[in-house]
Amino acid sequence: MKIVALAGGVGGAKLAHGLAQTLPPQDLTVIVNTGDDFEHLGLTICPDLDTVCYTLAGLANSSTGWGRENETWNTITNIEKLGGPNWFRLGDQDFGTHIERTRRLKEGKSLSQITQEFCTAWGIQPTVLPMSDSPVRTIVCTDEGELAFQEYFVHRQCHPRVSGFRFEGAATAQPTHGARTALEAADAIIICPSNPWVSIDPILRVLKEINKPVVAVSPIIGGKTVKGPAAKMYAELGIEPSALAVAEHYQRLLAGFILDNKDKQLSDKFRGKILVTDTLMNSNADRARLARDVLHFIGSIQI
Ligand code: FO1
Repeated sequence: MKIVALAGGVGGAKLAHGLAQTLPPQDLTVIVNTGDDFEHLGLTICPDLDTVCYTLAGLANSSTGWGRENETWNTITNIEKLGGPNWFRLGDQDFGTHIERTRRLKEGKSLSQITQEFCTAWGIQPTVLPMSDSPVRTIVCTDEGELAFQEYFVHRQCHPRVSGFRFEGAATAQPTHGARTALEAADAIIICPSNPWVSIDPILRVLKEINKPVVAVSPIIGGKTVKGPAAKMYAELGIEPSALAVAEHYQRLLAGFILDNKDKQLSDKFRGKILVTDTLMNSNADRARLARDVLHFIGSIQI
């Protein structure tokens, strides 16, 4: 079964890793959000792409989920001592990724080509692709004005109250060639448990049309997000945060929806096909088990 997974940062990376442990590498393509990419310290930083790649390569920091394991912080500490910006914590090894990516972009290579080269260097077998090779930038509309995504997320710690989102460049950005080919070949699309507003919506906006069956895994369990501000965003937008709200968010696309056992009392409120299972991924084994459950569900609803 050929699968395309749509992923943002940490939650998406974990399920992508589970799928990578379960499917033959040629049957898995992960299309990653680049809406929270930004230029910082003269470098092009692609946090979600790096989170997915580091996770698939077994290099990710296991406590934060982003950045590298066994990291050192000499460069950012030196920048800080010189009075430079220190709010976005880049480790020494991670800096190497951004420096080399920026150098190759300046040579004229595309982000998807560079990502493929990095995947080869890191021994990642499934295909990982940015959603587009053109820049798309997520802008968070808040009670304190419009903020670039990382300014809102990291610098302002998600404190400003959200009123909406814009995805600059998304209307004209084309999906990467690899993304289009993978979508054509796919039997099903899995929306990973990433933030619907700022991780998955930018990808959907760029892909524009999806003609394949889609299943989504809720990133909200018991009204809360495992990580990140999705539940806070739902509440500030006047929607009660719940797995049901996530299913409604994706309603026009969905062939099936996966929610956590903790939310099984919501089961009869769903209109479409659902799977209720353990969706928390605390270990590699959890990731693989959830991936198997999702694939089995896709098989069982005959899409
Ligand atoms: N998230 C933080 O909350 N604080 C940071 O200082 C930070 C640094 C960072 C460096 C590299 C990287 O790839 C990710 C990093 N993140 C950090 C995570 C990132 O901002 C978010 O996880 C995503 O953009 C949302 O998916």
